[in-house]
Amino acid sequence: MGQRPSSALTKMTKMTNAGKKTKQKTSAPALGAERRAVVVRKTRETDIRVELLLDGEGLYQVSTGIPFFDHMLESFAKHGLFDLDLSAKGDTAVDFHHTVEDVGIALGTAFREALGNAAGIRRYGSFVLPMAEAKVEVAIDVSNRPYVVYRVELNNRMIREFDASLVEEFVRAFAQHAGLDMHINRSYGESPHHVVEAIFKGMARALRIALEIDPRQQGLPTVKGAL
Ligand SMILES: [Mn+2]
Repeated sequence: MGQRPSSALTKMTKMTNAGKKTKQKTSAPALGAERRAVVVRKTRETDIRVELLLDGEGLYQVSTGIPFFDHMLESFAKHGLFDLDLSAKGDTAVDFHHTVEDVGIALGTAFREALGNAAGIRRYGSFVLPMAEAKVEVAIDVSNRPYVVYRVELNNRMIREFDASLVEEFVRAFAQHAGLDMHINRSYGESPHHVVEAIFKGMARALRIALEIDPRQQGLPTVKGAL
């Protein structure tokens, strides 16, 4: 059982258009406004709802129908200090692929929307995360120019019925829709559970750094005028 998100997060649900299909758009909340988003994404293959508060406490309620994936998303919320309420109903009886990839799309879209015009963020974040015998490096630029370098080779990929190669599908979908340049490198480690968990925790920690408001940063952290 995960921790329940705050009541503020729950209240927000009632004020939004839950049930309507959300298009890929970015809103630009006023400076000082709460950085949050609700994304509902429904296709023939999956039905997903994501509620995200960037400056949260790491509270989560996650249900995807894939226990190991839930475990990863819960760790992601906890270590990023994001409040995350995520439910996904997908054709998991066919395969986990659609659900994992579509959760990446919906979660990435929620990050992009919550971020608004990205004013005041640190923009860059990186983390080297050890997990038992494994070590993973994650480096992120919140550039709005999506790019992924994913160097994770595993001899054993199965974590019960979860194929660790699906994590790359998640990462690519997430980075594409969140507008991230994200580099993930497995330095070493063989346990697929440890490596994948290090990836999710490393992404969370790096994102937390990159997305935090830097009090000395006035406006956008770029000389171009836009991110
Ligand atoms: Mn674990």
